[in-house]
Amino acid sequence: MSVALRPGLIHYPGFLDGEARSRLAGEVADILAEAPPFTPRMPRTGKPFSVRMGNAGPLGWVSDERGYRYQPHHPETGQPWPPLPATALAVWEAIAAYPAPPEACLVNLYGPGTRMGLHQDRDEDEFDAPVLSLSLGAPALFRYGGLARSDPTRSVRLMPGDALVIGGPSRLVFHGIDRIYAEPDLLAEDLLPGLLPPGGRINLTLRRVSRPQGV
Ligand code: MD6
Ligand code: FE
Repeated sequence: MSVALRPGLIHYPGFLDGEARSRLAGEVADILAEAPPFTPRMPRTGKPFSVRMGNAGPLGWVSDERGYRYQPHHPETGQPWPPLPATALAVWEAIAAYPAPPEACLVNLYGPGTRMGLHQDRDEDEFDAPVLSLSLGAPALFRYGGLARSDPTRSVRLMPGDALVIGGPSRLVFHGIDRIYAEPDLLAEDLLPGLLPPGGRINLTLRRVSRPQGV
């Protein structure tokens, strides 16, 4: 079942069943064991984000005083990022409708009370590929608008196991997370002890960064 929230912004409630969610949570635990979560900082001001982040894949998204960018290594350990999680990759193959694999999987870790301000995902060179988001853990209120920051917005609740594709005419819509509903998700929390605070949420976004040859 899928719902077009607007053209190109497609919500798949409950796309991952319990078994797939626990497999994905296990893959996230492996990623974060190898590439520990870091706290990104705002360009110029260096103000820390409230969301902590990790990455998997050939490229990872990082942010610090020098700006937002993708890079092949962890900003603190200098190590290459771990491989893309297989369960998330399978979802990309099922619903991204794009003829090349993603290059980056950004892992966002939200504690209770954490928010993410309205933003566009525009640090990629390839906007023909969608961004695919997967949610685990606590429910969240996702807000989306239009292509201008001042456009009217609507909100939808993202539950654990939900997939969301931001592509086509919605690839550059403004969006953000207004609140995390601190309902414990025993599945996620049991699987990620020490990584996800009680009532926390995990969001994975898969992105194609560069334009593939011949596409
Ligand atoms: C989140 N998501 O759900 C924040 N970006 O935690 C995003 O910022 C996002 O869900 C691009 C595409 C899909 C998303
Ligand atoms: Fe985003």
